[in-house]
Amino acid sequence: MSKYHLLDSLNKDGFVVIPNILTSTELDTLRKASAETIDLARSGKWPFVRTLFKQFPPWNVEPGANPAAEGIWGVQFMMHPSLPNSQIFIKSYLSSAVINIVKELLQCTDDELVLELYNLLVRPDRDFELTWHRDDIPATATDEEEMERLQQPAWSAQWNLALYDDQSLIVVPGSHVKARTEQERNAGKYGKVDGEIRVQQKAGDVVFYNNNILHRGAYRADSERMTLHGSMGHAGGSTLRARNVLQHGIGKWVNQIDLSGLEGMEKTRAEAMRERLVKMGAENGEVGFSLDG
Ligand SMILES: O=C(O)CCC(=O)C(=O)O
Repeated sequence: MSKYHLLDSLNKDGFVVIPNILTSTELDTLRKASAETIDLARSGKWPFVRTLFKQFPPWNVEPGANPAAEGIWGVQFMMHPSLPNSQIFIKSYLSSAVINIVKELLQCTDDELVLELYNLLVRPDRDFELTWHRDDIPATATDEEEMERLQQPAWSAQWNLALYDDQSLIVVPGSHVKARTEQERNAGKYGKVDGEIRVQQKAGDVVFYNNNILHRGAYRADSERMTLHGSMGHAGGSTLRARNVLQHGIGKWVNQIDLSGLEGMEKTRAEAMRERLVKMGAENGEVGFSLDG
């Protein structure tokens, strides 16, 4: 698919699947690194997990308790300096294979990219479904409020990079530009909606999607899932988003992400992306997070 068709598809449908962006060596390396990371998380030795049966943060993690005791469906912060395999995930997040697609979809250059989040969505310990939602617009929004938000330009790209075949993500194509229909409003948490489809990914495929497309997830405990879930910003976006990324995610350790494994322009670009996040987050008022320590 040519690059221009990628953006056309994203604009038209709200998502676009790009097949097979990993070499078989990269796939093997990422699977091994992910399996080790998941073992660490399930054994309660990694505090940043998405816990069952909770859809949104804050996740149910009691200080001092085993964070994975009730089961997990995701592991957070793949670029965290304390995560044993972070080097492998940093290379994946900042690879030209991913970044070239992001630049095409955001219509921007290296100099406008902003580092954001990289997490891992995993097979849940028990079957679990997410309810219909848009990531940045609450279900309580009126039609007018939805349209007002949906008409704003996308200042970030979000993707799922599947390391095993994955059909957990359910979307309503085209819903990223329309207020919910009566049926969609009345569908309840998991009700069937006209036009909904399961996004079909083979191992190594990546799907980029507008995070305000109407979507949900349906996960089975008997089906392997290791899907890297990333987002990357555009410096033209609001400082609010940068602050959110920092406050709720990575503000405490963003400056310690170890970029030494990258080389040449990938390294220079990555350092600038990180600086842009910190600078944007700090602009316009109270930051409310610690950048050291
Ligand atoms: O599991 C997925 O692919 C989607 C996750 C999702 O919708 C979310 O984290 O809000």
